[in-house]
Amino acid sequence: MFQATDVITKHSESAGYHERVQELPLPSNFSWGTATAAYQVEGGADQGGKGKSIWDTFSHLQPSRTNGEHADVACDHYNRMPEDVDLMSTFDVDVYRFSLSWSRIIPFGGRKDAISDEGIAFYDKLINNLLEHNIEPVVTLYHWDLPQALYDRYHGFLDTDEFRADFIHYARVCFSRFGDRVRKWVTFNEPYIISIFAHLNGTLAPGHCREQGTDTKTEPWRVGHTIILSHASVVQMYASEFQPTQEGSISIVLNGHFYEPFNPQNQADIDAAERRMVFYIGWFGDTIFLGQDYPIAMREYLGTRLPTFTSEEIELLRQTAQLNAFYGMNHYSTKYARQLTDPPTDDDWTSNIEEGPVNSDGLEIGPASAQQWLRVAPEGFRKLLNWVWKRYRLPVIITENGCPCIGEKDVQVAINDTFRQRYFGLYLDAISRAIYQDGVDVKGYYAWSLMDNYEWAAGYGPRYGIVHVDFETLKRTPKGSAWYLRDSFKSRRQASS
Ligand code: GBH
Repeated sequence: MFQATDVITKHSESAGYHERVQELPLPSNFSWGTATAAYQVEGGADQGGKGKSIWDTFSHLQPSRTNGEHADVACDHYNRMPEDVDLMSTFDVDVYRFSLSWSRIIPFGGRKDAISDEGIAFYDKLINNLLEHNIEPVVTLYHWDLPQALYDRYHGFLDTDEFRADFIHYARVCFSRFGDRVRKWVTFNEPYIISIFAHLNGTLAPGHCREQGTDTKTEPWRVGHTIILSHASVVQMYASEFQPTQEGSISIVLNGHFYEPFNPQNQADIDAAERRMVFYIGWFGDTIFLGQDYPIAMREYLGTRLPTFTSEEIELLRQTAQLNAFYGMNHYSTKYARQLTDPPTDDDWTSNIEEGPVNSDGLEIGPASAQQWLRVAPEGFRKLLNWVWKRYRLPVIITENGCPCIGEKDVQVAINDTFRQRYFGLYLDAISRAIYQDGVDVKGYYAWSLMDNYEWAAGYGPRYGIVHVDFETLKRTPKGSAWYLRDSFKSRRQASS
């Protein structure tokens, strides 16, 4: 009979999981912190005059899409913010990355709509509180919670001109109200996810997908186009209207896995791994950071599905490329890429590449966390840092990295989160190697996340926090990894000075 113990899962040795954590040094001025996003932590859904966002709608309309759960209360950070700032300061963080809820600030979102003083007051208080604790605020303008009114009016990202004008207005409000105290701005979090997961696979709001009858052949590429142009316009506006006096910096956050070839003996798979990253990251990186048209491989494969830039738009991209001060990287895991030969569906977005956790030798890239797609593979992280550095030559900030452990609903398990501590340890060693052995300029690291929160389509299942949250009592309890990070950064930074 087949015994459970017969299943010996083998992990690729080259992916780095087998290494011991070495606590390798990091530069003495390397900054660390934690990250969150408004909809995932704030709650206060109807407080302070907040307008609805597409996530309020998405999670309430058809709860099966979000594990039956919504974020009306979430961590109740809206009402517990001072306690949360006190807590993070006990971990000796330098930075806190959070996002602004657009519909808290402008309830209906648009350039002719009213601004909410209460919404502004909440973020004023948060920013002031952070500064009093010597914590630098890093502010994301858009982390997926589009004002519902803008979706109702013109389908959000699908109307490039309308969205762009409203986003510029919203950004200007934020810069003028908060920019005297905020020195690092991020326009959009993960444009790839907004385009593909929200407008093709439909797993994220507004849930556009083939089954809903939307045009999955072209919509995701239109959405990406809107984001790229909106980003460039806001960078230009910040540089001319605010930077001279406020002296802050601005950029975008791109996510992406690293891809290894499914069969490293097969040239088609080697090419597929590279091309997968060009389609994932180059889509936004080449246009925004290099100031040029979409990668040739995308243009060739997607043809007229991919929008075109006018010559004025290319000029805007060219002019704003150098104004992006850093590459914001969200990274979690590595996958294998395999070139398929069967004809793809007409809305294929990968250039016919299959991705998965197992290679042609049957080896897994690394052990799975509480989410199957997220596997421990620190060597892929190091390679991605090199890939991005070589292509864009921009200082890198790791704006998100972390993992959920199995069984963490139980606070005792959470406190003893050795799986996460090891993940952090290995990924920080990978950064050290990228800096000192490969010459990559990495400036900071923001752990995802400050606390367990609403994990989008997965609801309150996976827990990414370095602080445990009991979602019934809302009690916060630091996990072992919070203290691990505090101590690890202290010794890594001392080691280099
Ligand atoms: C980030 O997204 C988000 O910025 C953050 O809000 C979120 O809480 C955090 O990560 C943790 O998930 O098709 O195999 O890639 C991460 C990007 C993209 C990760 C979709 C999960 C689905 C599985 N996410 N992906 S896969």
